[in-house]
Amino acid sequence: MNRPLAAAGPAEPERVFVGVGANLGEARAAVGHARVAVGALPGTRVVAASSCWRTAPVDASGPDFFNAVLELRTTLAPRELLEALLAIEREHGRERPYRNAPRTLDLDLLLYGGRCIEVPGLVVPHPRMHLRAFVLDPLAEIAPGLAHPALGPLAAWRERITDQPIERLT
Ligand code: PH2
Ligand code: MG
Ligand code: MG
Repeated sequence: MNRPLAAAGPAEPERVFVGVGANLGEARAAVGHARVAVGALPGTRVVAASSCWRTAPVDASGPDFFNAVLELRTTLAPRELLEALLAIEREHGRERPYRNAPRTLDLDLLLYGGRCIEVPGLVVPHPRMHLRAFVLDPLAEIAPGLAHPALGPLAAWRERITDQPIERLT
């Protein structure tokens, strides 16, 4: 049977990266809870987690964020994984009153293997990941030397960012 590519779950677990962010409520704790919740998804293991980073809001207002990146192995298809991440956000009380509003938890599908996916509601790689230090620094911690499937080595993109305050927490 032919299925659309974005719907197809992999036979072997895929290497996937998920961005975690929060800047409302118990934001730092939410980043830790997200790791546990993502690791409990069916067919999914968290194989690496970055440090927690404190970051200034980018294209957003409100308090500083806590950000991290998780590396997974999963047999969930991209769409299934996206739906599962949105469900975890909702369990954490996520509301979306306006674009980039402060949030209790944001889980972004950054990279799914080497795939480029563009279907309604799902764009992978995340379209702004290469422009954001709050993604690139935690990602470099757990996957140094990683390349974006379309845009090349992410370290080169990081060098161009000079105006996004970010601090690694211990
Ligand atoms: N997420 C955004 C917009 N701006 N800024 C920081 N520092 N961290 C985020 O996670 C973040 C942001 C949209 O999701
Ligand atoms: Mg986001
Ligand atoms: Mg999001």
